[in-house]
Amino acid sequence: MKNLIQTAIVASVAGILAGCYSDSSSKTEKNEAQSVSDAQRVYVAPGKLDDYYAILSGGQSGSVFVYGIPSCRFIKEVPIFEPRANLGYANNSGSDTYKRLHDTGPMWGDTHHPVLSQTDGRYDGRWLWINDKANGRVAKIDLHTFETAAIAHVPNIQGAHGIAAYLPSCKYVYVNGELEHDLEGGSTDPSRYHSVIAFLDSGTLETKFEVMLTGNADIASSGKDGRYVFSTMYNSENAITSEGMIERDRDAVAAIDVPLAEKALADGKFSRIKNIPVIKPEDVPGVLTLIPVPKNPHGCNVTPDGKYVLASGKLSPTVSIIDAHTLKVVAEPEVGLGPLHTTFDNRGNAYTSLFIDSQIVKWNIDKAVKGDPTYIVDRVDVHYNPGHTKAAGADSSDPSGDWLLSLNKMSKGMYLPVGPAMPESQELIDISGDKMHVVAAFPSMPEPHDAVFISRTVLADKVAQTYDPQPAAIKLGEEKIVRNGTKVDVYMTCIRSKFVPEQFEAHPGDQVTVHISNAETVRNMTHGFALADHGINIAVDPGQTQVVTFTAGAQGTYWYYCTWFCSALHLEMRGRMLVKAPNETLSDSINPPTQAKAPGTTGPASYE
Ligand code: RUQ
Ligand code: CUA
Ligand code: CA
Repeated sequence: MKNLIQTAIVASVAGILAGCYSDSSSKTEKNEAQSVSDAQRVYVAPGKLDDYYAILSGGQSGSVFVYGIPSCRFIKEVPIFEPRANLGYANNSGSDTYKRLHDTGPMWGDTHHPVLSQTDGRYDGRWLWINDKANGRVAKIDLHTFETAAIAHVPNIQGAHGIAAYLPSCKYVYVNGELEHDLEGGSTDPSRYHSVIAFLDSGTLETKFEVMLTGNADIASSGKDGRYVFSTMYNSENAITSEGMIERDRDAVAAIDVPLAEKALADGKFSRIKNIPVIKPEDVPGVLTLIPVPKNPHGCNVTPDGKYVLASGKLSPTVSIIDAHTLKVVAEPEVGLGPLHTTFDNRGNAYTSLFIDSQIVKWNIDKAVKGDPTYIVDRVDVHYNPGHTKAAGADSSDPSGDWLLSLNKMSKGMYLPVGPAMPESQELIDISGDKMHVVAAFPSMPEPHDAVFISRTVLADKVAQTYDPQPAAIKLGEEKIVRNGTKVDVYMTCIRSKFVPEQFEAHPGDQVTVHISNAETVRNMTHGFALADHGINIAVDPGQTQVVTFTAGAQGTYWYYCTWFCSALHLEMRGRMLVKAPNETLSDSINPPTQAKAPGTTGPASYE
């Protein structure tokens, strides 16, 4: 009885509440309906593919992350400036990837700005270039394999920050020196400080020439017609303290006339610093134009049609619109507080991240240029403090106008608390309509800094099934062991589910080099080669050959085994390195007369 009364009271209270708040319940229903439709927009069923590959710079992770858009699913991390044991990348001091990283600088780097190659103003799915801000390096990723294909150190640069491809040809990638120093003499006298913008051959990554600046160069974007490339400069003061760097009300956008720089090179109008031709603007009038803009500008973005370059004010609530041909500022619309980066759709709109306002603001470029006060189209809140923002295709001449990513610096209460430090956060925004709409958020490791995204259809036929066999590939049946004093080279193959040879021999302290080719001919059949107690693990993808050198340990048996779960016989895919006493003679036979089983035993019990 008591229960019944209680139930009746609860029911009537609920009824009163429902009556009182009928407005809010319809609002709740509306919100729920919206959530359902948002969820549908980003839902990609298991086994179905996303429309876009989003490539996010890993920042301090030293890598890039590949996410599927719109599902926001994490697909892959491509290590670049960092060792990565599970991918066999640069984690063994005797591997080729380790040597390449080690020979160009430290084993860690800071990736900021991923740049896709283009042909005729469209992403062509061939290359991705990215900078290492910390150590003056640039890397090239081959999108055929999603692997780092080259890394180069750029001389004379510190804080290699902004990077862009020179358009439309992509003949060069150029990278900006953000941190001033004395390039010539290593003096610590600030009056000798300069920085450079370095132009690299986009294929070989060789530094072809540099242009010297007083002050710094920060973010980069290329004009579309082969004439000017642009960089923001926030320290035109050439100051050495943060107060000094915000003294002036205006800093600059630097425009470099590339054909004129090439002519100066041909005419010998340069000095050599660390063997790189460096053009000093005072020797080549017109090679560098400084366009004054307010204040400590940050993002630098050329519009898809190549007409304008936009520089965000950062410390000014404005974006400066500069004619990319006459280099004149044509408008300076106010957009909100802390504007950083701008991206584009295919309908003439710009989308600017507002760090302080925690918003993305959508505004119409033509209206702003014409002084039409209705240029602001929409604003949307993001969570929280966006740095970069990027829409699909926005760095090409052919943006898609459907999706935009906001790369947020803070996630605050967005995810389960995991300690005082929280993950980085991205939000996916539907920009296909007049109003922007945040449809999904996803966390990631620190720190996606910038992103580019490319349609699946562009990469569909380009991503390799297997590696093209390298000249050094070992063919099945041609495995061998070659000994030369204390050096032994093992030429090994692997295929489901066996290494050949399944054993090789060494003396303690011998220098062993294993060359291992994966003979699989289908995608996804990666094998690994891990060697017990030697700190060795490499991943060998289908068709690939990897090389690793190490010192054989103390006398004994050391098994090597496959680290990628490749078949039902994955665990059985293993072999032995036999380290024998120094006075014992070693066998170099590929098929030594070994028994399949140890003699005189059938293991703990016989079931035969
Ligand atoms: S900078 S948050 Cu390295 Cu890309 Cu602007
Ligand atoms: Cu090969 Cu597991
Ligand atoms: Ca300044």
